[in-house]
Amino acid sequence: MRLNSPQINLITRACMKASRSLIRDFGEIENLQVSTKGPGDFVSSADKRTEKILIDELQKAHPDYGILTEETGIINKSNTKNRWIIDPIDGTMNFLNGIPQFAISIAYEENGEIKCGVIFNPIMNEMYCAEKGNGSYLNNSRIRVSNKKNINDALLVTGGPKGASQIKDKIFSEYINVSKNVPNIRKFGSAALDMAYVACGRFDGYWQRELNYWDIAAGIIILKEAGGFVDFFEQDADSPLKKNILATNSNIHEELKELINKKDIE
Ligand code: 2AM
Ligand code: CA
Repeated sequence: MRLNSPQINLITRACMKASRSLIRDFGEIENLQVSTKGPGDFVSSADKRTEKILIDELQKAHPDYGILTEETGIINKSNTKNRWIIDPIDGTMNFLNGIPQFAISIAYEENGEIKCGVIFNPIMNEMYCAEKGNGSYLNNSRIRVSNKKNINDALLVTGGPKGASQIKDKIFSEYINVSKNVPNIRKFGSAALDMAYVACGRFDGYWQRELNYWDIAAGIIILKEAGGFVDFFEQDADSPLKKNILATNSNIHEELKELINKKDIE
């Protein structure tokens, strides 16, 4: 790895440590699938266990830093200068079903600006890292977004709507608009990995509504540093942590934005 800020070293160490128990827990899922109780409770405790290891590791170095996490919420709220943003298992539904498409996602912010981020899929042993100004890496190799220019040839990824979504019809009609023009769209179930896959050129673009900031904070810097473009749409001023994201290789950005915004569905 060519990135070596103290924060990125700390995050990658914390990820490696947490991944040991996460891999063990993932191995247990198969047995639990067939038990009458099912893996539901086990997964939420795996989530909490992973989060605790990550928080302990990061706090050992910086007890005063702010933390925003999916399970615990906000720690050290008054520190707005230095903050970790943690999603211990992004792709929980995949994890729950024994599908190895999930990741730990951690970003580091200074004065509200994301300085570095790591997304780690421990089963595939794929670690995506980026530092502001120093590029993005997958394990030890520099990554870049795809060079595709024609959206009709693109491979896109999206997600949602969530079960509780109040705007399912809107999300479906956006999907119809896009899919009438772009034949290949996937739904992989981990926002963090969807962003990482655009960053390394596997996908050409990604969009999704109703995400939480911790789903995508690390993905934002990994994609930007890989030459991609990230944009948010219809931001609700009352819910700054809720995001509708559009993230692409930058070449197809405007075309994808137009398709999503198109109102007239025949
Ligand atoms: P999670 O796995 O940490 O819940 C799936 O489309 C993506 O949306 C995942 O990154 C998932 O994160 C995120 N997401 C957030 N809240 C969700 C919810 N209530 N239901 C499904 N996915 C959710
Ligand atoms: Ca998540």
